Amino acid sequence: KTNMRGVDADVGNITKSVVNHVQTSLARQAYNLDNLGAYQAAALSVRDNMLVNWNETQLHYTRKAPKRAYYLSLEFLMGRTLDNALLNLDLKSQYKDGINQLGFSLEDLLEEERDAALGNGGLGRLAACYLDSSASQDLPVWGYGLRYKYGIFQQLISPEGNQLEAPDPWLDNQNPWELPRIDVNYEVRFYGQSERLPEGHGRAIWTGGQEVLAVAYDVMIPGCHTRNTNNLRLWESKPKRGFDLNSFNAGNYEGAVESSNSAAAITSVLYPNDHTTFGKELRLKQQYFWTAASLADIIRRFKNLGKSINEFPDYVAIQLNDTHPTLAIPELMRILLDEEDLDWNFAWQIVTNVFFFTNHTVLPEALEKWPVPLMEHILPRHMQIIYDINMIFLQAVEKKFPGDRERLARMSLIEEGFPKQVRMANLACIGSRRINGVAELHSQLVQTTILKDFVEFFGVSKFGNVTNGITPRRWLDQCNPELSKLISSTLKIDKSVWLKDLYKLKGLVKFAEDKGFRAEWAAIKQRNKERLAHHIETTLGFTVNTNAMFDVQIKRLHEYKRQTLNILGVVHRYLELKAMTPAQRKKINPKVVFFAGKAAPAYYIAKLTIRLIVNVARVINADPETKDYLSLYFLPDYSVSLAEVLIPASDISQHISTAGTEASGTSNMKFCLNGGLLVGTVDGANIEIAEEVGEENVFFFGHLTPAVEDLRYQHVYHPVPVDEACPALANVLNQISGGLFGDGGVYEPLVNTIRQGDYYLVTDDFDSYIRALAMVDDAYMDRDEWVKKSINTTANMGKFSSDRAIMDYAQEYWNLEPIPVGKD
Ligand code: 26W
Repeated sequence: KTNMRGVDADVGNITKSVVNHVQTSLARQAYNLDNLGAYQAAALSVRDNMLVNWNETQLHYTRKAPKRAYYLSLEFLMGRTLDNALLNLDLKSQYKDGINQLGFSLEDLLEEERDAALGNGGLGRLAACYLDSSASQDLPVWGYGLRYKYGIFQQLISPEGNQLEAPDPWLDNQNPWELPRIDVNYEVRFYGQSERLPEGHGRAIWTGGQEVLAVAYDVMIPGCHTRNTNNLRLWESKPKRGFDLNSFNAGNYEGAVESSNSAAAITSVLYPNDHTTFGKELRLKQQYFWTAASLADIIRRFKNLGKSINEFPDYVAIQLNDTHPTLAIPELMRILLDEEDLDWNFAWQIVTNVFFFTNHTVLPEALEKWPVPLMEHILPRHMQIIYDINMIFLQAVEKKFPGDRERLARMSLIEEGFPKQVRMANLACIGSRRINGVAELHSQLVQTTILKDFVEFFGVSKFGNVTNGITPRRWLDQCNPELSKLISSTLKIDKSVWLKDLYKLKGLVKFAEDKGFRAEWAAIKQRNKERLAHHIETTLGFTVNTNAMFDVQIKRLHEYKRQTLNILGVVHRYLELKAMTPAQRKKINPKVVFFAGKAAPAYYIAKLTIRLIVNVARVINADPETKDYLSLYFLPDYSVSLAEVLIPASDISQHISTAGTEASGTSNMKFCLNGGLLVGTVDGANIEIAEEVGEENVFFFGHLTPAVEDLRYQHVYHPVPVDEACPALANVLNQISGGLFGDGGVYEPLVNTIRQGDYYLVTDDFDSYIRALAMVDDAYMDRDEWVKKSINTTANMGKFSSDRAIMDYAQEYWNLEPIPVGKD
């Protein structure tokens, strides 16, 4: 029995293969096996199935020799694999039965898997969704990243409410999903000397320094309802064999071991910062190590085609996920000049036709800059090339805008100062064929703020927008199986069809008027809330009130995302409840507020925000007068798997960044796809969600982007005390300072960010935020209308499938065709 994915779907054969893995791969006995062992054996058996398709896909791509695209991302936030693989292979029910016959439950086994958490947040999860969509649409796309030994830290919360960080040794239990490729390895050089050759053409010879080995690990990416199975190649750093034989010979054993440690250190840990740069040497080494190994691999694959190097852009597109892989630009120049012996203009022509650059944020502190002395030390040849690119580029700018010194200073790849710094966004911009932002508003902001000069120089057609998307496989079918089933049976369309053509959801609109359908829809939401409550009960021991509205904000902790606004709103609500009589309270819409998210370990204000949330929760959850109407939970250690439980359970979710700061947001899409409504600012993809689902179905508040600059100016130059500007907020802040949630002094630095300067405009948006939440309450009271909104929201989310986004990249950027396996 071979199913449409070309895999064996016979339950008997499935149990056989699982037992076989227990006995051989795990060297254990089936009669005394724990859940972890059973998970591992099941995973290995699923892996065997995927491998067949993976091999066939790679062979097919090699034979057809199409243009390929490579997605270079320093982060891939994959989460768990088993459930997703079973669904994509259409084997879930067979494995459920087979696992049952062996005396285990598939649901339990799924819980044994550790998340692959090789990312911080939105950018890393986007990369994972894009891999799923590429495979599902038969596009020849590979991902390239790093195989960090430690993913994003595990977050613990101390009794006082402080975030503590523990390492995440995710590979400790073995990883059945990766295939080590010790035969695929490249040497990567650091430090040393670069000498320009006298005969010129910009060539040089780079020697000496340290050489490190990059070893490939492949992760299979199965498409949905297709045999195409793509590849994610992750690099591990290792000392070069026999690397420091001299030290051993000299009896310096420890010195030799130390140098081997430093090679391994490169891929040891994912940097846990998002939106701030620190200029750390090891991070720059990670970036070069990864881009150099990936390019070497891409070029080797291209050369196997036997084509001449000037055809490189016809066969290769490389997408730069933010500026992190920008060194690929000078690295390709180095290879073309120093190794391929091309002349400068020819090489630059190739480079600028291969790369594409996506920007993910306009926050100034997130724009990568590397100190020139550091770059010169680690990558002397690349620094020369960057200077050469800069000189030629600035000559062209001078020609177009004669005498405009300030423009030259702004556009230069080198920022003056002590030390001078290399501006990676400028380099990525001039070295790429096209540049895009990740939502309409964001792409406009990119073009009118950080890259304005470049739009004036290159013309606007080099700049575009690709609004982000999410994979409906993981973010609906997998995380919300009951809703998925209801959709299929209502539309009378097999899920394999609508999951790959999400606009089909539009067919649900007419069922919003169907009472029976609404009841089923609401019952599923209720069961998802109970599933979340059960999860919290078993992991944290809290009993959650599932009769209340569930209000969720889950994302990295950051001032611009304004978790502060949310928690201050909670305190405001608490104070109002306290002031009411019991009879008045009875009329209030009961609400449970959930937060989850990690703060960068060095981000003091973000950590203090967590501390405040935890202590507000401690107080209000223990208040017998109010606790039936308002409770609050901070769920530790937010992850992809936790999101899969939280999102389907949400009635309302918060996306409340200061206008113009959140490039897109992608969890907003996940909530709405699962029938949760959205309260948010007019920012990022919220705007496009409202366009699709109708403004009557979202709760907008707050100032708009064009007002932000002036409001900030007012805070600095004409400050108005909070007591005058927003008395309701002032009252909340005073209660916190006054010690209602424990020692008020602790929170002064946080409260003062609002009292002084208020860069993220909490004061300006507070009243309008509270009004929006009141409208949410009113709307929720009319449950029938609410469920209609919920249905209409899901029904109109088709645009936000990452399939649409990836097709946009394939057509408007990479010029890529689908290459389906087994269809010719
Ligand atoms: C160098 C430090 C650093 C690390 C990561 C700076 C910036 C980043 C990322 C670009 C931050 C990030 O994840 N940005 C988010 O990207 C998502 C996917 O496009 C968007 O949906 C989010 O709005 C954006 O904040």
